[in-house]
Formats: sequence, structure tokens, C-alpha cells
Amino acid sequence: MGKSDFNVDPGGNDVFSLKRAIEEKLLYTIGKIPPSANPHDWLNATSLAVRDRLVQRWVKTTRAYYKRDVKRVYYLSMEFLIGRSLTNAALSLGIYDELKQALAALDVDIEEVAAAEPDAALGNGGLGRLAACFLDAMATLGISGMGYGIRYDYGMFRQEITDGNQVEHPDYWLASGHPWEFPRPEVQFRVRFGGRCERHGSQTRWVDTEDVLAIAYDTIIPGYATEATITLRLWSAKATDEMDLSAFNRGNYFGAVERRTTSETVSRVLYPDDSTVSGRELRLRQEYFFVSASVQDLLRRHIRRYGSVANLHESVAVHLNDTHPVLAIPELLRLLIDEQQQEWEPAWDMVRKVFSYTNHTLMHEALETWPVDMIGRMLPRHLDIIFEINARFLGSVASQFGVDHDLMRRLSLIDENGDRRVRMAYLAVVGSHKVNGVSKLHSQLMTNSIFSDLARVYPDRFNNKTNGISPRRWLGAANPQLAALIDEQIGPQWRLDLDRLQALRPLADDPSFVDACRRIKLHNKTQLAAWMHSALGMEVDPHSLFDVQVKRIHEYKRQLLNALHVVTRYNRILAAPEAAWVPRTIIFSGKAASAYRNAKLIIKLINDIAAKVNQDPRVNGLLRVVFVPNYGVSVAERIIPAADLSEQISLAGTEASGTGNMKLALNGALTIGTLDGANIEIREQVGQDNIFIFGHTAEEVQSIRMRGYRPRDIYESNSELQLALEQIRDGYFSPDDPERFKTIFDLLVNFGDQYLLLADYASYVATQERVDDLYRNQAQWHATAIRNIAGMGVFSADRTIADYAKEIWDTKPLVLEQ
Ligand code: 26V
Repeated sequence: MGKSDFNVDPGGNDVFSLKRAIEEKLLYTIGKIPPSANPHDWLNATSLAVRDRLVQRWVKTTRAYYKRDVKRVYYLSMEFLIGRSLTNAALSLGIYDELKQALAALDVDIEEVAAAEPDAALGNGGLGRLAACFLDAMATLGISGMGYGIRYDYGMFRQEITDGNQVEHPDYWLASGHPWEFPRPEVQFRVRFGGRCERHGSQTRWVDTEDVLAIAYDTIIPGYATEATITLRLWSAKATDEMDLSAFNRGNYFGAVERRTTSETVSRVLYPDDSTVSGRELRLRQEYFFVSASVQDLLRRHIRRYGSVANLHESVAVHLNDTHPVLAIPELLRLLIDEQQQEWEPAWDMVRKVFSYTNHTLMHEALETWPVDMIGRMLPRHLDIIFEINARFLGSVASQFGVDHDLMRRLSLIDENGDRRVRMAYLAVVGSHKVNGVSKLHSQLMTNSIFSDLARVYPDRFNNKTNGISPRRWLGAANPQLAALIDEQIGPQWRLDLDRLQALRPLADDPSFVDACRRIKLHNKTQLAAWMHSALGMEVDPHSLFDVQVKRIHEYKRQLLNALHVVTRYNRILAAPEAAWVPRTIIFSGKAASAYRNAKLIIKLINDIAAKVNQDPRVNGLLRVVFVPNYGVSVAERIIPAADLSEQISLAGTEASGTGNMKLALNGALTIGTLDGANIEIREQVGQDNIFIFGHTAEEVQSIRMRGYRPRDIYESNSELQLALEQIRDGYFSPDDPERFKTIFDLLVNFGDQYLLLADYASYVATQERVDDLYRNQAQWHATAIRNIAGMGVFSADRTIADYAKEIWDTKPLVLEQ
């Protein structure tokens, strides 16, 4: 540690000091002695001891950024899927082995302690996990970033599978305390709702509001092997004091308490929905709640530092993770105009320079629009401002393109078809200086489809930033044996410079390295098998090919196509039991949105197929199907290092990027996938001979649809497919309720097969045969896996964040002196 004003030593990082620190935390903070401590006590004591060691770095980083006057980046996201923190923190500090020994000296197993930590599951899926990987990368690169979000009391629901059906349980992740956070009760902002606007000349006052307080909770995000850290600030709702005064005065004690509770519900629960936008008023309240607190906070910090808002755009970048935080745009405008007395023009100019926005999906159902009426009731001043933005925007369009009413109607921030709604994505585009997609294909489609008109108005605004993942978590921490093998070959620097993995590519021809990789994969598979046995009571053979599809359950991701392959394979084995089958274990894991009927039916189908296949002695040892419940960051960390085959089989043009595809390839799984999202770029990196691509391209999909897609023709002309579909329809997998899956048959054969499963079926099944062929040659297979690992450099979140920093945020990493 260099010179610092804060040299209160948290204690050394040697085994003895760590042991002592843990004992002290256990005694003085938790209030227990070792014999009476349970795993949660050990977890909390250990986490606090590790946290102490981060705090000094945190203070130092915060001061360094403050002193150097660097531009700050605020990453606004409704979701942060952090997962567990202990192992990650210990690895970042470089004290994992010492910590392990310290705990061992206390007769405690570090892995057991780590496994007792609940996931911080404050997100749904890809978008939330991306935000977490981005924080990790910002901290590691030394970017003066800060994440802002909501401290949900309940995160993503816990999924249980009962009789093959998904059952949701609340995730009260804070039950045993959250040692990583610092409550900041003194950092609080008033967030206002409702009321009305009063005009006084050119001034507008927003009055008679119902308010709630946003209280800050800070979490340290450690950078890897650097002193740099950043902060994730999450807001929790608290009722204001005046809320109950009047009720108390009327003697209505219970009424008062009840109103407090109602106003605090805004941060109660994460919406577990990534299949449709919910349209619920509470969701809009959540969006405004965290955005308002965050914008007030960053503005206050800026004014404290510089005395005015004059140079805000030079020292602040605010990034919008999807449209969920887009109300930050009218909120900042409101504060600049109503409270900082700025004129519209300079304020608007500044706002646009400050904001940037990432789009994460093109799916129509996912594009947020909110009824004008609802916004008007909840946020009357913001609605005014949105109308004003729209009027000026359409005015400028008219002067650029002439008065074209059709164009104006298409471009308007207000959708006037049916009930009037605000198009949040348009607001985000108009109010930002940069808008990006998350893979090359997605960014291209974005400007040709949902934003085609806007791209004509603002041709320079749109760009691509292909997603990335944290190599620290997804290889370093999740796959310690592979990480150690790579360290032996090329040193440990790949954790900070993932392109170095290129150096592994020639080793694909080194039989001893190939064999070492094979043995590690087998080890990981054996561990997963042991866990499946103990946690799920499921026997699987680690020597079988582990075929993995892990992600949210959604029709466009086509878990059903995978299921059709399973059924086909089952039928084929029964028809030719003596053939040289490659034994496979097909692993599914993922949650369905709680109101998404078809997705839940798909889960049930997979489980019914599993039940039938797994009890059939004729395929015993050749085919096994497992649905692993409760997919999340921790389950992913178990499954991904053990995968042989990565299923990335969305219909081309539907998966914006995918990031699981990157995690699996980085862990040496081969991809079977469509030319969709980042799969295309994975193919570029690993070479087309090292990936199994099948199915129609996005362009072909378009032309099939134009010509008129007829799934029934395919069904009638492919007898294997026909058999599989009829088995599903007729109750072959659901003898207890033969009609159960009739809907699935109908969706595919009679109701248009929206995601073209039947069109891609033959190509998929044929490609699965090629997978088997390669797997029969283990040396070849693992050599191919090595070429995949070697090609993953560009998919480091560090690369992604460096590109955002340079091309969107206009900020440079700061190197802290050691
Ligand atoms: C997806 C969908 C898909 C179909 C219909 C409705 C709907 C609603 C919400 C969503 C998820 C919204 C955003 C999201 O999570 N997108 C994911 O973002 C990841 C990170 O960029 C990316 O890798 C995934 O491909 C993308 O689905």
C-alpha cells in the first residue's frame, strides 16, 4: 500500500492474520465462538474479514478519482445479477489460498463456507448478468464507474420442480444478513410521485406530491489484482415521516403503518419477467424511484465538486442499460430547468451529451411503452417534458425531411395507435448521443428494423458493442483446474488480457496438453455428477457427452427444438439398440417467467420426457435427460465448466447476443448453434471448422416468412419429425394426461411455428450426428475445445468496457500508483 491518509491496517494477508481476523469477527461482530458457529456465522465472519481488506482500497480509489478530476461513468440498471461475492473478492485480493488455510486451521472448509452464501440474484438473466460483468470490468480497468440500481428485498424467485412443474418461491436473500453492503442512512433522497404542476410565468412547480425516501446501500466491487474498486449503490425505499403524521393525528394508527408499508413496496421485489413487459404501475414506479434518486445523487456530487452544473457533460457519462432507466432523461432535464434555472436549449444539449443507451432486444413484446395517462398521473411534470422533447424533435425532423405526416407519426415519441403510449426506446434514442446494440448482427438488425427511421435521422448515433464476460469469474473462479493448467502454460496474465489465450491454439496439436484438458473436463463432469446425485438424486455417467442448454426458458430460444432432438434420438436408439451410440446426458436448466404459460409447459414436457427416458432400461447408459432446478449464477458456475456441448439454438435474428455462449466456449464446450447474436462472432474467432453451425440465417428466415411459411408441410414430409410430434401430441410422454402437450403440437404444426423450429429441425438433427462423430474421437474433440478457448479473447468484458469507454463515454482508465 502506497502513502495514504488512511493507514488503519485491517491486518495482514498471511494465514495467521486472516485466521485471527475471522475469529475476531466471529466473536465481536457475530457474537459467537467457534463451537457454536453455524455455516452462516462462518460465512459472515469470513466475509467481513475479507471486506475489511477491500475497504482500504475502496477509500483510496474513491479519493484518487476525486483528486484526479476524472470523468465519472454511471451505469443505471434495474438489474444486477451479482451471484456470490466471497470467492470473487478473495481471488481479486489474491488471498484465496491463505484464506483457505486460515479457515482450515479453524477446522472449516472454505468451499462449504462459500456455498452457504446466497446469490445476490437481483436480475432476470442476460441483461442483469452483463451489468455485473461490466462492473467487474470497470473496476479492473480502473474506470471511475458506479452502478446504480434497486436493493430489492426479494430477488429472482427460487425455482422448485414439483411433479415436473415449475413452482416459484420467494427469494429472501437478505435473511441471514448481507455482509458485503454498507447501509448509508445519511445518503437519502426524496422521490416524488403524483401531484400536479403549477405555472408561475416561465417557472413550473411540481406540488402536492406523495413522496418516498430512497436510502443508499453501497457494495464494494473489487477490481482484479489492482487496488482499484468501484461502488454499486442500490436504493431501498423508506416512508417519509410526514406520511403518517396526519393519519396519526386522526388517531388512525394502523392506517398510518399500512400507508408506510405501501410506500415502501416500491423496492420490495424484482419483476421476474423477461417474456413481456409487465405494464404494471408498480414497475413504472420502480423505474422512476431508482432513476430519480440516482440522478439527484450524481448531480449533488457534481455540484459539490464543481459548484455548478456548467460542465456536467464533461465530467459525467450516464449509461442506460436498456430502456428501464430512461426516465433519467426527463428527470435530469427537470432538475436542470426547474431547480437549476437553466434554459431548455442548453439543458437539452447537455442531457444528450451525458446519456447513452444500450438496446438488448428487438422482440416487439419486450419494447417498453407506457400509457400517457399513467405517466401523467404518476409524473405530470415528466409528461410535460416528454411532450416538449417530442414537439421539438418532430420540428427538427420536419425541417430536415419536410413535413411528411406518415414519417412523423412513425417517429413520434407518442404512439397514437390505440391508447396513447410513450415509446420509451425512442425517448432513449432521441435523448442520447450514442445508442448501441450488443452483437454485430443485432446492431445491424436494430438499425434496419425497430430504429430504421431514427437511424435515418441520426445516422452517426448508432453503433455496436459486442457483449463480453468476466474471465475472472467464468474461468478463474468457476473452473480452477483449467485456470491452473492455463497458468502453467502461459502464466496468469490472461485474467487481465484475455487475448493471451491465443497462445493456447498451437497446443491443440500437443497430445499431452490435449489430454490434460480432457482430464480436467472429466474431473469437472464427475463433480457435477456427484452434485446431481446428492442434490437431485440423479445418476449420470461422467463419460457420456454432457449436452447443455442453460438459459431462460423462452420459445425463441427453442428449448423445444432440443427436446425434439432428444425424442428423435430416443426413437432412433430404440430402433437400433446395437448401433454405436455416443452416450449423452442432456442437461437443461432455466426459469420461466411466472405468467408465461408456454414456457412452463415446455419445462413440464422436458421433465416428462426425462421421466420416460430415464426409467427406460433399453436406453440406460445411452441417453439421460436432466432438468436442473433453480438456474442462476451459482448453478451456472457448477454446470458450465462441466459442459461438452453448448446449445445456442435460437432462431436466427432473435437472440440479441447471448453471453452463456461465451462462458461455455471459454470453458471448452463446443457450440452447436445458429448464425444468431454473438454466435456469429464466436465462429469468426474459433474458425468454422471448430463450431457446429446449422439452420437458416436471419436473411433466409425473412424470406421464408415473406414467401409464407408452412410448417405443416414439413411435418408431413419428415417421418421422424412427424413421429416425435405425434408422440408429444398423443400423450406418449404424458400417459397420465394424454392431452397435456396438445398445445405444443398445435403451436408448431397448426399455429404457425413462430420460431421456425420445424424449418431448422432436419439441419439440427443432422448436425447433432456430426457432434457424435467428433466426440467419438476424443483427441480431436478436445483439440477443438482448445481452439475454442484460445479464440475467446475478444469476449472479455474488459474489451467491451474499453470500447464503451473510448467510443461512448469518452473516458480513460486511471492507473493507480501502487
Ligand atoms: C426478452 C424478451 C424476448 C421475447 C419477448 C419479450 C422479451 C422481454 C424481455 C426480454 C429480455 C430483455 C432484455 C434482455 O435481457 N436481453 C438480453 O440481453 C443480453 C445482454 O445484452 C443478451 O445477451 C441477450 O441475448 C438478450 O436476450
